[in-house]
Amino acid sequence: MEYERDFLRHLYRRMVTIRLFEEKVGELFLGGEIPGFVHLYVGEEAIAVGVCAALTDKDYITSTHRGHGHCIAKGAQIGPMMAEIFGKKPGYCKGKGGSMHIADFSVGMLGANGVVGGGYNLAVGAALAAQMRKSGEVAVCFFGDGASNRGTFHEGVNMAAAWKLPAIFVNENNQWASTTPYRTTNNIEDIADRAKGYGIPGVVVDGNDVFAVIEVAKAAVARAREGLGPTLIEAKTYRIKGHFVGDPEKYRTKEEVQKHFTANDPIKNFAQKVIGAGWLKQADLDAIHAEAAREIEQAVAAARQAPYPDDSELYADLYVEGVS
Ligand SMILES: Cc1ncc(C[n+]2csc(CCOP(=O)(O)OP(=O)(O)O)c2C)c(N)n1
Repeated sequence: MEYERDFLRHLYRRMVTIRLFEEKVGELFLGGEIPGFVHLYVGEEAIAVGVCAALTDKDYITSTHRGHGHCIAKGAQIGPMMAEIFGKKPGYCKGKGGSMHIADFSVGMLGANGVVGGGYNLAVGAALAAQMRKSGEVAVCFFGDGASNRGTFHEGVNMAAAWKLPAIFVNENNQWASTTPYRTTNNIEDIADRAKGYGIPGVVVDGNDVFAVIEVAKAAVARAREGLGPTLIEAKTYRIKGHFVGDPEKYRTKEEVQKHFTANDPIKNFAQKVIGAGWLKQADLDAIHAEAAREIEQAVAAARQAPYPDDSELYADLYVEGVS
């Protein structure tokens, strides 16, 4: 067998935890328990989990507005994540950041980001720091197809390429930027082709196949650690849920979404492969699923009971000009 059983269990656990976490967050949001906005990562689990499986705890990632999956894949804890999404005090940002600002520096998760295209230069900064310290870490920037058209893409990728920084740019091409389909805003089929313009490798991978993602991520990590510079990975996938929870999705049909999900559900694909190959049994997967569901229920129960931050903490931990 190519992969250890424990490693396969780990992959499944992380992917299923993301799926169940997102489904639960969607349900709670519609039930009015969660403030703000939430963007779900359902159907894209294999990208975050596959890439993070090629990293260590010391490596860095930067994330997006659709960041819960990246957090879980990098090893952040469900309890403080859920509390943060509820806006409660035990949350990662003491309840003051919400869904789009979750970070856990202890596992190298440098933060979700409400600014589309805001992650490139954070990752490049982390990669530059690693290069200067000669400490061997790599920094991964996850970004969407919409974000690939921000000017910050050029700034970040060009600098990382020119300085041979240990950065990896992982495009999650889910075909949609809010209501806008990819084909209407791009004159090329593959975002990965842009790598040529920076003199770095550009790779297209099936973002619904965790094994394929792991392999391209491992190659990019090895190249970055050897001092050879960045790689641009384009993981093709599809956004299964609306742009945000509550999106009426008038710009596409339910049939189109269902067609993609039926053919490309990364978790179903994984289960078929590992069971078909005799690597894991259905009972193994069921047990992992049940454990993940229990952990999420506990996180929800704890978040419901937790206090909101006190009014006196409004300005604590924030930089506000004129307020000390
Ligand atoms: C600088 C900036 N411009 C616009 C927005 C509004 N906005 C939020 S998400 C989004 C679409 C992002 O699409 P994509 O990068 O493909 O990521 P996806 O939502 O598909 O994961 C936009 C335009 C924003 N948050 N920040």
